[in-house]
Amino acid sequence: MSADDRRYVDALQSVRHTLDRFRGCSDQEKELLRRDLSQLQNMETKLTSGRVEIVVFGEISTGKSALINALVGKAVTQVDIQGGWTKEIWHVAWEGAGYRIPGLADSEVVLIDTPGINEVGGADRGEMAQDTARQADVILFVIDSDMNETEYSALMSLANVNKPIIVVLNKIDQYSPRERERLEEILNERLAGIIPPESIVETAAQPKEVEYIIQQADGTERSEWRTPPPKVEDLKLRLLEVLEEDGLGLLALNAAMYAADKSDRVASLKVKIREHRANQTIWSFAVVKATAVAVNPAPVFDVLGGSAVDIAMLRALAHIYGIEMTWSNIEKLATSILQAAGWTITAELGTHALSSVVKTLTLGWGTVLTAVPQGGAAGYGSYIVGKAAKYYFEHGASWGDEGPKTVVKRILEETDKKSVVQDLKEEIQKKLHLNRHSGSGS
Ligand SMILES: Nc1nc2c(ncn2[C@@H]2O[C@H](COP(=O)(O)OP(=O)(O)OP(=O)(O)O)[C@@H](O)[C@H]2O)c(=O)[nH]1
Ligand SMILES: [Mg+2]
Repeated sequence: MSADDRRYVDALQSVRHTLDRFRGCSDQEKELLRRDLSQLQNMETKLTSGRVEIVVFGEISTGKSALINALVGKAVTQVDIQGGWTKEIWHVAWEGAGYRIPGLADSEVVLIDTPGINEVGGADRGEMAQDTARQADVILFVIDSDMNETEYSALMSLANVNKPIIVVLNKIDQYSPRERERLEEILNERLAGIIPPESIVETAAQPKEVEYIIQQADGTERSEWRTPPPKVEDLKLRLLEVLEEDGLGLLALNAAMYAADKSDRVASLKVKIREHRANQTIWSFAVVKATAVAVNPAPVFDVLGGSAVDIAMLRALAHIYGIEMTWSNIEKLATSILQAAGWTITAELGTHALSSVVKTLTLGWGTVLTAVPQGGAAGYGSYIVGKAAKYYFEHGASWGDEGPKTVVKRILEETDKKSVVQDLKEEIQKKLHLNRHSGSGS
């Protein structure tokens, strides 16, 4: 496979296509997606330059940093007996990797060190590490004994991501030959069907010092502590095998999956933001309607044609969903919803006609307060109209297979009328209260 390979070209295209989707977002969406965008840009650079990323993952103190040092051949990262030593995710170029993606001159292999997966108070870091694993091409999962529950479940979620994982049993110098054999057995059994046996390798990234007894020429003995060299050859070989098999293919598949995931995120965020804005809009118009009906003694609403407030609400909703509609079409939509709702909400909207008569009979705040329930009911009518219109816009200005009647009926069934009306009444009272104060102040 070379750089003009179909899979590579397709992957690059899907990354760029997703980047375009980001560019088409509103400012609010861009703000919320800032991190995703920079990650995706990073992925583009990674793909064009041919940067192969190997992420080192595992519990604290299993020797992840030591392993990177051993692979690179010098102390590039800090190792410490204290758990939780590595706090940041960071990259180091592995010059002696002996692999380069064919056809990409700048191609390099980098190793990525991460904090331990069970770092105390490291929930955020844990998530960052997961993100890093999603971007990486190969995962080294480092353990230093049989796996515990945390390790096993972390490994399982990584195994879902569909990229090569090499399980590294480190600190092998700590075990006797018999213990090693036993550990190999246990791990092979545990990981059967998840990690192929050739991808379970043993290392001693930073073996402990051992005491050598040296026989001197004069027959006396002397002891000396020496640190044996790291033992990571098996891991190097396995890594090269994995990369040489299809390095560019890995890179391409990984980038394409990553872009698809980001693209889904853009789509679902857009839906969420719209949903939120639409619900807010419906609620604030319902409150306006409720308050207007409660305080206005004159019958100003043309019920069957949809009130001015309802029309304005539908227009605002259409705008949120990016749908162009003329006034007359909006009016028609309002009418069709009201007709679909039949008597049920027409009655809610109509209650003000009766109450306005009551209200004009006497004057003063007491009268207005009796109109609060009517206001609540009228607001509820608008609320239902708004919800139905939202459905219509969500489905690309269409009622789908269902027709407005079924949709409105379902919305009525699903809405907790009592609590909506109660909330509206509270809103009305709050507003009246404010008005009273401003009235006495002037
Ligand atoms: N005996 C033995 N000890 C090792 C080996 N590799 C690492 N260690 C020791 O294990 C301890 C932790 O090593 P690190 O490389 O800092 O471990 P880490 O996984 O990076 O730890 P955190 O960054 O804290 O998550 C250190 O004291 C190392 O000397 C090994 O192969 N054998
Ligand atoms: Mg470390």
